[in-house]
Amino acid sequence: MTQDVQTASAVSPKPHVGPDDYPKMYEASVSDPDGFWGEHGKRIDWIKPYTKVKNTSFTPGNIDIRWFEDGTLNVSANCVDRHLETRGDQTAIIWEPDNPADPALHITYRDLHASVCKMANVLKDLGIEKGDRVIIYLPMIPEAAYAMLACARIGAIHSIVFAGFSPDALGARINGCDAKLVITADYAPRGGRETPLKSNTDTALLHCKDSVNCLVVKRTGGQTTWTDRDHDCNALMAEAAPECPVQVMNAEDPLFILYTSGSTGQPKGVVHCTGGYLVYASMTHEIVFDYHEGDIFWCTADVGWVTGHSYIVYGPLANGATTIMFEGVPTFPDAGRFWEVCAKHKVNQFYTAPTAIRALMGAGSEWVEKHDLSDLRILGSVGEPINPEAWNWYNDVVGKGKCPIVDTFWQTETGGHMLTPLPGASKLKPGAAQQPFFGVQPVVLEPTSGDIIEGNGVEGVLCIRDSWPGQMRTVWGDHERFEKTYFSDYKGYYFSGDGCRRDEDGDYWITGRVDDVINVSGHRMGTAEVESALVAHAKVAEAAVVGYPHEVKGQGIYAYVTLMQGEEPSDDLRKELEKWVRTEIGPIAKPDLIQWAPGLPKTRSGKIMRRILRKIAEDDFGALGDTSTLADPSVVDDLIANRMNRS
Ligand code: 6R9
Repeated sequence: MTQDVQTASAVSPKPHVGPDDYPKMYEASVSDPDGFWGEHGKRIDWIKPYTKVKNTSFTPGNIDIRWFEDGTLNVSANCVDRHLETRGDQTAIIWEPDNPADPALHITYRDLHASVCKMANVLKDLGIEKGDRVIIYLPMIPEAAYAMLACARIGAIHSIVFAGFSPDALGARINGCDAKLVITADYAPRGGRETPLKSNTDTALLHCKDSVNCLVVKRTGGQTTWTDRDHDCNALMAEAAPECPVQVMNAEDPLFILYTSGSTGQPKGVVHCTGGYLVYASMTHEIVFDYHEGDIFWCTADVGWVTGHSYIVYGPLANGATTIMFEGVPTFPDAGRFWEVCAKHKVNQFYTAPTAIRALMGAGSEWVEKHDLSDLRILGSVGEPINPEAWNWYNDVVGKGKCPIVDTFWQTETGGHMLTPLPGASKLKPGAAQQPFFGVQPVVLEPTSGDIIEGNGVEGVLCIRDSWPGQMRTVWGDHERFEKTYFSDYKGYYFSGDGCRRDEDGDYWITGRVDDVINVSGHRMGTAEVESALVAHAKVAEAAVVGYPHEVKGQGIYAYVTLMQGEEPSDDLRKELEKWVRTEIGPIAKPDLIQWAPGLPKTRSGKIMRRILRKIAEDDFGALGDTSTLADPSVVDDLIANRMNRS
């Protein structure tokens, strides 16, 4: 499985980094970060240039990360205004609607400028000022990008909530960052169905301060109820001036907050700042995707996830690219949709998740072969480890063996790519994220002792030795939690939460999360979050949630549920619990399998033995290891006898 499949340099027309350049540039980036980033920081426009580059500390008790700290800039000016002179009439965003029968929109940089300014003026009229928080709960429509860039323009901090999240999850995020405004739409069409975003927002706002305003974009024109706090975005934008000055922002002023699941029940507000984030997003976008002037770039993610932030909006627009925003799903109206869109818009770089690749592989190669994919040059993968079977299908059937595949490992917390092959510089290995991007110093640690494991052919937990510009700066409102989550298990390092292997050649392979986070279709879900949703149901006494291998989703959600005394298990109750979790968190959190558990395996001190539950869920209970510390070993026999996943 570690054979070299292709040499990327053979196919890349003019890579930014050649095979001989990588080691030299990498060495320079880690031996002299000030010199390296001082130079590369200039790739974006600064209002006041920085004189300081790196000022970072991973020292326990003093976790402090600053890049370019005395520079000032504006992200919206970088993503929009600075392109007006050179490429005002070039398409900035191609919007591809859910229904292929509806026309795509081509929005030029000049149009984008006018719309962003109008939206910014609307926000200002609603009293939004520098530093205020704005929640964006929108479908994948151009207004989502306008809203992000409008916030950036006036210095407001946006926090996008994925449109698949429930009213409860939305409400928690509005309150979590004390937002002044929610931007939403009437409905979100997706895969031929419609999510009632406005009515979800109304429900969420029942539990928020009365002063929170709501700005509503018309997407379908479907019926909604209207209250005093609601404002009609389309009408206000039509009246607004198409010019709005940019706010001068310090490099370390927050740009956005994005909530992500962790190993505790409460999602964390990951904070990214203005300068370092933009430098890192734009540089990784250009180099990793071998982006060149005139290319059409498509990242299929949703802007509700970090991938959409960095590689639909901020990275590509900072680089003056044409970026595609796709409202739909891979399988609607049929399994050829991705390839139809690639052919229609002559896509050069295509970036998606292994779960989509596996689903489309399952639908059959004929869906791909119907479409002309001759413009594709680079394929990307993100979100979870890609299994070699899916990698090979992606390579052979989609890329026709000529497109390098960049398997990019990174996280909400890292802002941009951390480990990835580079087109033109790397020999690819199916399933390996391979090598660090510039400035990233991966280390493999022994999980229990925390000792560094040197050499090749080793496995352990993945940590990063020093800071890089795209790194998150804090957890919103809780710097202590930032330190505790990422810097306390392994002191002096950033802990990724992932396991990894460094092979004989020194290439990195991500082996998956080592904490209580599962990766469902490339989305992170904390098991504790699903557990607390389940136990909030009146009939549930206790619940334990683990991941298990799932053919399409990568990992599925397996829930062990103990009912309250007197409650009887039934199929109806199982459905009720599935629906319950959907409404508590969102459809992505719905358990795939629910097993009724009369008891859970616990240690004498009352700790649930998750190791055992994972093994049973994996249908691999032959080697359960030591169960002698269990308070009641007989519960294990019952769980095995009634296991739900039998392969
Ligand atoms: C960008 C993104 C982060 C977690 C991460 C890891 C997994 C992401 C991966 C990958 C193996 C890759 N992950 N990319 N695992 N190979 N190429 O996905 O951010 O939603 O925060 O998830 O996803 O487990 O820790 P996020």
